Amino acid sequence: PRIVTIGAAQMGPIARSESRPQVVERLIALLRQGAATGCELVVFPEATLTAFFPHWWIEDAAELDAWFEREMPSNETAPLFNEARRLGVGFHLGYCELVEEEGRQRRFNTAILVGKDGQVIGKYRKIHLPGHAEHEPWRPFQNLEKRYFEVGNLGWPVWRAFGGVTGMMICNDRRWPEAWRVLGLQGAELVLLGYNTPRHDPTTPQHDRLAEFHNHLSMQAGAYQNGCWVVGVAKAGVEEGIEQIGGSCIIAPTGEIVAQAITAGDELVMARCDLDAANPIKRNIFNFARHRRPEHYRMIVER
Ligand code: CDT
Repeated sequence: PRIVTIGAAQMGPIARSESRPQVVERLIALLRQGAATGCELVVFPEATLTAFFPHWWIEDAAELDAWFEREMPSNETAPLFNEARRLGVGFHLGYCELVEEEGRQRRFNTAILVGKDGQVIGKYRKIHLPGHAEHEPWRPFQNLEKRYFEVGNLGWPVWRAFGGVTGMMICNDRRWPEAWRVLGLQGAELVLLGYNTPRHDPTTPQHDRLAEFHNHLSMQAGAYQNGCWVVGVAKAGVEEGIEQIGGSCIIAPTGEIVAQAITAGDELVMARCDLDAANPIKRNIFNFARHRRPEHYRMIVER
């Protein structure tokens, strides 16, 4: 077996007024819990460091930029990196990234993987941005990811890390089989992802009762159909009046949930994940080399 012990560090709501240092303190508390229970890797949610501001229409440019990180680590996030290094625990962190690239300011919904030495191993920028780009006042809250972020420009890389082949996606990506398959085709054995998922979808309120089901359905299918472990981590609970689902979990390559959060707050759940448990699936039912028929899949990339 190739065992890696992983913690899914669910976060409860973050108030609009909560500062980065206050949030980092909560992250460090979860990281320490993880270290104390033998975790080598702790996974934090999407946009971990602040309230999920795409829920609000923000016109002022400076006000918008204040929700983004210009460097990682920064003075405010360095204590998390330092503690990870001291404890010898790696982590996955989602944050909103503001960079100067191609001679202009660009904003991405980003996640990084950090090794036990506190060094960044890899970065992913969210590709499937949900929501809308204009103010839609009929909604009880906005979902302005299409306005505040650009589509990620790094593809879906994988890294040899934590004893296996590791990839990342972010929130809405998990609902798209293409995202899973691109990672699966590269042999991903471990997929890390964070999410901010409101219970209420103003476009399809009849599905509100299915929010948790669709969350787990997407991740369990991705795990099974690609033979990989999945660590899915929520920012949960009622944040500035908006209820977000929890259900953070660790899923085996069989699609079975092996650990699941039961609260809507800061909560660490962990599992001993045998990366070799992916082998029977990768070698048999989903042996891509033997069984895939890409000549019949062209439509997927052509429209
Ligand atoms: N953060 C994020 O991507 N949330 C979306 C909300 C979808 S609204 C229909 C999600 O897919 O969970």
